Amino acid sequence: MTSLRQNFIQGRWITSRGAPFVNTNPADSRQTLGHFPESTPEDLEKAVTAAQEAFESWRLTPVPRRADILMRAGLLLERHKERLALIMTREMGKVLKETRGDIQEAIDMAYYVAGEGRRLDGQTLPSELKNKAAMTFRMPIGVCGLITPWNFPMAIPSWKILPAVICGNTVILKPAEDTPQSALEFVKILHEAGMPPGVVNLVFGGAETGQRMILHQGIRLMSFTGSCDVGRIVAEQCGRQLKRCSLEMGGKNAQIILRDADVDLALEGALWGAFGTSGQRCTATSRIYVDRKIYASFVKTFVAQARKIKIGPGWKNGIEMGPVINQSQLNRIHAYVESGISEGARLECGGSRARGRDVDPGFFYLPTVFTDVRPEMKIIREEIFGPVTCIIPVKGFDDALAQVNDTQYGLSTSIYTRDVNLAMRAIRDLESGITYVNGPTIGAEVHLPFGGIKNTGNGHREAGRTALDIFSEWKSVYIDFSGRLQKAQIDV
Ligand code: UN1
Repeated sequence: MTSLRQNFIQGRWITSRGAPFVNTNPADSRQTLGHFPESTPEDLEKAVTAAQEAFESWRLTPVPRRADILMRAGLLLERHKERLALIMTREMGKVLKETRGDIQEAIDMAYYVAGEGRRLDGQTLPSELKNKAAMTFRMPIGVCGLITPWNFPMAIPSWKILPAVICGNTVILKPAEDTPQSALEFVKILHEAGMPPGVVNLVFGGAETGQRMILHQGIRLMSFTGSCDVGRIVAEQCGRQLKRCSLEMGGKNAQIILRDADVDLALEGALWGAFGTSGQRCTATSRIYVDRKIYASFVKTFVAQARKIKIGPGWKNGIEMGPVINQSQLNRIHAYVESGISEGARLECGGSRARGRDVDPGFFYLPTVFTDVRPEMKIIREEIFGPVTCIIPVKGFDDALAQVNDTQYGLSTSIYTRDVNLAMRAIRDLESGITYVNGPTIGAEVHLPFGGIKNTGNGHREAGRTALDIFSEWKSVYIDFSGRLQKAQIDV
């Protein structure tokens, strides 16, 4: 058990006077995994000072040397993958296969971003004047505040920390209160790999600590992944201070299955998209639009398969779906299910807490499927973040397109079809940052931009080369070697 009254600041464990909070195993809520401090304003002050001091030398450290550290961190993550996966499964609940995937995503990110060590390129451009050169450089921004969720406890911190530090920034990470241990392990590995003190600082805590980070003048940029409700507050407060801010928020992701699709493949994808990570991905498939010609048989098979999903502690062999993260999420999911029932949707399966010897002490919820869902119902409009999905019949491609786009969110969409013309139209017309053809809505790879349109984000993209745009600002440089005053835009 980790009983920490400390934050990790300036490469050292610094004792906090903040009250401790409990880290619980969601598969067995009787099991306390550790205690972590609810950081105080003084703790944050120390972290900001450390990050500001470290920035002065880190920004001057050659980029290939920064990258060497990330490369070593990737190697260490690989070496410790199994141990870390077990820690994460106990802390967050998802099955071992998935926590291994989470760590793999951080490994991929480490190697991918390390590649920028010998690239991180700007542009060289012609000048409109003689004997004058023009070029651009990426400049770091300063101290970055990173607030990460619990559903990808290592992958999402890696999406933020690694691009931030390769660009020469220093960071303060505040991980979700449900997954402090995974964040701690990640930060420890970065230091084992040679991260200089103060470049990556870790403060534990909840909303109050997050709020203080947003308002702290020494933090120049906030990067946040979480709900739209919180993201809106982050954006408002950053906006008032003209602070840089990147947001990755909710989704109401949809999969379309046309009548010409490989239905078995589409079914397998929909099950994985809806119930993988117990539906707790911002990319989770919470709406499935099926051509009415194949709808009835699809629903029947999908529900039969959903009922068969093996639920239990994620570290046990053969388990396919773990618990949800905590009691309040369980209550929230169930409230959505009740709203669906009271608004007249048809509950095909699930709809309650799972019961049984293995699952009673944990926050397990049954895979839940709704049909007869009308477009105004809450279950089809709002993000549930749990193992709940809706299946809706459509008249064909155009009907599906209109219904999929009828949402405030725009993260991930998917279409199953063999018709290349319709696939291309879907790519063009589906309103989302990510579209999959013949694959589920989950499973983004780190070297492509990740993020969404509409209320899912505020125009930034994590991962891919686009992550560098979040964490750097362009400097345009003009070098005049004519030896005389040359005036741009002035006729001679
Ligand atoms: C998230 O749910 O916040 O594309 C991230 C996926 C994962 C990342 C999900 N690679 O489903």
